[in-house]
This record gives sequence, C-alpha cells and structure tokens, in this order.
Amino acid sequence: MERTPSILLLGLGGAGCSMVSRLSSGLTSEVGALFVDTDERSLPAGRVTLQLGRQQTRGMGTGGEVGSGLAAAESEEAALRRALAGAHVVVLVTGLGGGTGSGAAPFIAACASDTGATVLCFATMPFSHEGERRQREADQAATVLAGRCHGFIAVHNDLLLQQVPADAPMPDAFAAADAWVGGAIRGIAAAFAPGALVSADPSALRSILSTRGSPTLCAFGAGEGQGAAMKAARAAADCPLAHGPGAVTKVASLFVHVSGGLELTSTDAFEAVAAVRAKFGGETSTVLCARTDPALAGRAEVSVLGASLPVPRAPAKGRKGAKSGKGDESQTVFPFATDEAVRRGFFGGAPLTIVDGQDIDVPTYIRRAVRLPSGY
Ligand SMILES: Nc1nc2c(ncn2[C@@H]2O[C@H](COP(=O)(O)OP(=O)(O)OP(=O)(O)O)[C@@H](O)[C@H]2O)c(=O)[nH]1
Ligand SMILES: [Mg+2]
Repeated sequence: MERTPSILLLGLGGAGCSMVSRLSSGLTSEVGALFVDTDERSLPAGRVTLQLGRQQTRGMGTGGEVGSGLAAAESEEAALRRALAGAHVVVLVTGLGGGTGSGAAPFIAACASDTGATVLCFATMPFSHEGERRQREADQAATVLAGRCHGFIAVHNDLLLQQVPADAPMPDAFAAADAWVGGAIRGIAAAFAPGALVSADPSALRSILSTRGSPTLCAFGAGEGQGAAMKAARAAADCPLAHGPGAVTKVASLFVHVSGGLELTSTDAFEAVAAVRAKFGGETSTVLCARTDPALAGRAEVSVLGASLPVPRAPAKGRKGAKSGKGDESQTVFPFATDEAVRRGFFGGAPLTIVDGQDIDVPTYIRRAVRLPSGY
C-alpha cells in the first residue's frame, strides 16, 4: 500500500498551483503535493490533481466569482476529504482575490482541520493595482481563513515584488518573489523528514500554533560562505514575509529550522537560533530543528514560524469606571457599519490586522455593535 505522506502541500487556484509547482521539485519524498483548481489548465500533467466544479465552470476558472469557488469546492467535498485524509500537516498555498482561491480556501481549510491535521496557510494578497474589489474580497476571505487555520500567513504581493528588479519579466518576478514562501515551506517540511540532526514532530508545530486566528510570524533567510548560518538568520530577520502590513514581529513561541552543508556545526546552529530569538522573541518556548544536507555545501537556510498567546479579552460589561446606562435606544445601530470600507474607516484600504480572530482596525464599539449613549 502506498504510504500517505505526513505533510501535504496543497496548491489551490492559479496562483497556488504555480507556487507549489515551482517549489515542489526541492522537497523531500515525505511531502506530497496536490494541485486543486477549477481551471484545468493549472493542473500539471503527471501530478496528483483535483479539478473542482466540473459541472459549474466546465473546466474554466470562476472569473473571479468567490461564490462559484465555494460551490465548486463543496461539489467535490468527498474527493477533497479523501485527498486530505492521513496528512499530519496540510500546507495550503493560494492567492486571494480570485474566485477559486478566495471561495474554496476557507472550505478546504475547514475540511483539513476536521481530519485532525495541523493546517498552515500561505495566502497571497493582491497587488494594489488589482483594484478595490479584489482587495476587499481577499480581505474578507483572509479573515475567515485565518480563523480556520492553525497558522495563517498573508503574503503581500506588493511587498514581495519590491524585492525584484523593476525590469524583471513578470514570470521571473513571481518566481523570485515566491522564493521566500518556497524557502519557508521547504524548511518547515524538512524539519519533519528523517535524518535530521535535531528533528521535530508535527505535534510540536501544533503546540506553537495553538491559537487559531492569532497572527502567525513567518520568515526565511539564506546565507553562504563564512558564517553562513548567522547570515541566514540575519536575512530571516529582514525577510519581507515578516514585515508586511499587520505582521507580528515579537511572538511568545517559535519554531526554527536551521539547515546547512555538512560543515554546519551545532555552535553555528545555536548562534543562528539565538539571533532569531533576539529578533522575534520565543521566550515561552522555542522548538529548534537542524539538519545537514550535502546539497547545501557552503550555504545555510533558516526558516521561522511563530505565534503569540491569545490577547486576553476585556470584559464587555461592568468595567470599573465605565459609564453606566443602556445607551440611547433611539439611536440608529450603525447601519453604515455593514459597508466594509466605511466600517474599517481609516484602515479601509489596508490589509487586516487580525488578533484572536478579530479585525482590530475596526473600532471595538463597532465590532461589538454597542450603542453609544447620545452625546458621544
Ligand atoms: N505571488 C504570486 N501571486 C500570484 C500568482 N499568480 C496570481 N497571483 C495573485 O493571486 C491572485 C488570485 O489569482 P488566481 O490564483 O489566478 O485566481 P484563482 O484563485 O485561480 O481564481 P479564478 O481564476 O478567479 O477562479 C491574483 O489576484 C494575484 O494577486 C503567482 O504566481 N505568484
Ligand atoms: Mg484561476
């Protein structure tokens, strides 16, 4: 019987399938790759694929329709569940803003989570020139998705493209930009593969990512030559994945994977981890994994995941010093707050800042639908 890989890399939609195709060549055999899309042109020949919504989209994409993306995923629920069964860690890679990724990703994340897998999602956020509608739909999908995954990393395309020369052709620019995501995923996957000097169990990753909906820190860096591991740690500290809008930079718990050529010493690895902790925290717990790989001769890579403890919720009522009274019953209950752009006010066009599953750029009184007494 074929052995089920314990890590499943799932590329969803056009962006997700391209990103997984680009990075899956450098992965160990323990990592399975599954390509899922409505558009059959994205599904690579000779790989494990699942086409969604044959009836609805007849082999085409959804044309940006989020509802079609969800319906297409729902129509293949049984096949999706079969494909996800047995994976300990599911890494869902998608681009938000289109119909398939934005519609299907939250559904697939929930299915994966139901199977008991630890679900980590990398989701690209649209370029600012893709327009307000795509941005809004990506934001909405990201909010739901973040609450359904154990770890959620928003990858801001604007920020990634700043890392490549302006005159780079589009495919090269995407490939270079996606190298950050690919590096991070490769590092995380390698931490569980046999033959590590210091290995980790998927349950260690789960313990770091115990609070769904809280922002996840992710970073990757590579270095070479003298002090390669320390150079990689410094590069990870500057990684654009860790500095996007709404990114967390200090976390309670860290998962750090250091890999390098056969020359990598334990001192190199520990110094690199110390540098990562100095930058990102990890005071509550730090899981260290390390591996040597002859293919990395003279080079080193550092991958980091982290999360914070839940932010304690303030009691909604009866707070000392709070004004008493039920508020003005005659006051309209913020009908404007249903409009996303206005609800988020000043932060309307900005990416979400999700803490404990809540968009904290939205004022608390709007999130909790509190009526203010008149005169405020
Ligand atoms: N980083 C990166 N982003 C991409 C890439 N391709 C597309 N994107 C982004 O991903 C978003 C979603 O695009 P697609 O993945 O093509 O959309 P889809 O999920 O297939 O949805 P439909 O085609 O509308 O059914 C786009 O708005 C882009 O911002 C890629 O190769 N790399
Ligand atoms: Mg598509």
